[in-house]
Amino acid sequence: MTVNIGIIGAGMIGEAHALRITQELTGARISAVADVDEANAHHLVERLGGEAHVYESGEALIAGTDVDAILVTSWGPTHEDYVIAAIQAGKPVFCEKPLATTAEGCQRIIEAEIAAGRRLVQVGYMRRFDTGYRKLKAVLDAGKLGEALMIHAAHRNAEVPERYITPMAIEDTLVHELDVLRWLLDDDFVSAQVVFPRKTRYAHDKVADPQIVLLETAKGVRIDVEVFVNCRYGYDIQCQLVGEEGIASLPQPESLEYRQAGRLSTDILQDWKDRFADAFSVELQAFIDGTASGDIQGPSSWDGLAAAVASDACVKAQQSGQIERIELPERPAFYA
Ligand code: NAD
Ligand code: ISE
Repeated sequence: MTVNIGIIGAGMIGEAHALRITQELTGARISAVADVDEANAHHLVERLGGEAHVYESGEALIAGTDVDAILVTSWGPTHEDYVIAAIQAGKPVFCEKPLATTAEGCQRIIEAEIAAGRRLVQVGYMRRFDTGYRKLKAVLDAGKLGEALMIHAAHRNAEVPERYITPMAIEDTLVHELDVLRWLLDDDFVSAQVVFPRKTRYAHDKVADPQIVLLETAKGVRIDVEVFVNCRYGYDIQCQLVGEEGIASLPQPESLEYRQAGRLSTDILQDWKDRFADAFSVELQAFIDGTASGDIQGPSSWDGLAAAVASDACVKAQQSGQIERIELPERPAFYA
């Protein structure tokens, strides 16, 4: 069976996902594209070889008879309505992060999915599919480190554009740690605090950079994440897990080791597209396979809500300077 995928949002990541599905993955084709800027949709269709159908709206695409499953890769505030429309049409939907921009929006998606009676949503938290994070989780789950006690993490981008403002350090950037660390530890966050070190001169006016986010989990694990989005030197993701009996660190991306002109060095990647290229492929292949088998796996709407609740508390902590509580509602049995 070939899954016909319709993609809503033909921007940077929409194009990357569409090309990946067309050129690298198996079991699916891009049959339809929609974008509020129709020129973007046409441009993507051309890059894909000209066969996909351009729909005049995301809603029309979701209803399309040539669409079995949907990829939502438009701007964050538009995700909720498209995901709910896909659920109501009974079509599996892969939604890039965030699932919705508010916890209430995620709750509405959860209600729609429960009403549909089966899992239809996979959220694009791709780090769960990264080999390095999977190795860390395997070691921890096998008990090789004893119980987890602390995590020291860093999320560094070389630079960010002018439109990137202080809360985005949480909503756009830290949100990946909010998902992957919760998954890694199999634990929920209970509190957050944000502290601001001296600001780098390379950050523009509207973003406080760097920031340090301090999280506590229900089991008492303490986590510090440095978010530094104008670090200049590259895209750098670090995660060191401290257990009772040892320490394990996220492996660094493979790189040639140079011995040259009196120096020993390796390259540092420059952006997330390269750093998580394999993880993007594995998560999308999982979505295609899940659609074909009727068994969608990976980050769920519940995980999307958990990230949104933690993200809201971190933004509040940015503003209050206080330790803020993170309180999840009771998890529905549907997501057990
Ligand atoms: P982008 O601006 O490059 O592309 C977004 C596209 O959506 C644009 O073509 C825009 O015209 C279109 N669009 C906007 N509103 C629309 C609507 N109502 N209906 C249809 N199309 C609409 O943005 P991007 O960098 O590709 O990001 C898109 C999403 O992907 C965001 O939610 C972002 O957080 C997420 N993202 C995830 C990762 C990751 O690492 N998983 C990385 C980058 C972006
Ligand atoms: C971007 O949207 C991503 O998702 C990247 O993974 C992250 O590193 C970056 O900070 C975000 O802006």
